[in-house]
Amino acid sequence: MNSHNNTPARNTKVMNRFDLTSRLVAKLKKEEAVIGGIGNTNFDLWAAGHRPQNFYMLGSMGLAFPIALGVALAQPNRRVFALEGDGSLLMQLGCLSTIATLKPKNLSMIVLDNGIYQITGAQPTPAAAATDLIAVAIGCGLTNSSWAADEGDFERLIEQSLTASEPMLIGARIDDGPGTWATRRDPVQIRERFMLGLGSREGF
Ligand SMILES: Cc1ncc(C[n+]2csc(CCOP(=O)(O)OP(=O)(O)O)c2C)c(N)n1
Repeated sequence: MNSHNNTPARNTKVMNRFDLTSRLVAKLKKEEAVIGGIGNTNFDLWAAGHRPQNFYMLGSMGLAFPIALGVALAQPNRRVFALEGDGSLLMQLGCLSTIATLKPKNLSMIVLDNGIYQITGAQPTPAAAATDLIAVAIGCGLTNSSWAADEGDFERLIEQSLTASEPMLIGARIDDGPGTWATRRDPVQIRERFMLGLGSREGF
């Protein structure tokens, strides 16, 4: 379990990935895009109820935020959410500086921080003891970033992000539970379905 003893995250509640993902999905009314990172984040996104505007990354860690950045730039009138694990984000920290520089107004990011690489055997990540990912994001220039204190605060931050005029990162400490249901591992289907859901492909 993640202690975060030396970080501002220490005062935040340890929540649950599926519960938070369900709370996010329940607030989506305008065909917002949601990009799930590999493994548990996309399993719980799938389990929260598939939507045509969901994309489920497979295989490579750290690509949820970069993919979401591309979608946000390509479709500036659509709000885009991205869900990523702490281990995956740590593998791709540079994307935070890129996003802070490009400043897409319509990009909201969520890091689900269990302090472990849960899916590969629960090895501790540097976020467990040393690295505060929200402090990193703020340092990269994503100044509108914060830890969610509890579920109510998480929902408040999601609502705030729906109309935000700058990118923001929401951090949520979560427990060590595995994801709920696995997405069917079919990258072509996932890509084509997402493009249809975003109206960027007319049919196939
Ligand atoms: C580039 C890369 N390195 C290693 C792996 C193996 N791997 C898959 S998931 C994972 C752990 C992911 O940890 P995190 O993002 O914190 O999510 P969690 O499993 O805790 O939900 C690892 C090491 C991979 N898929 N890709």
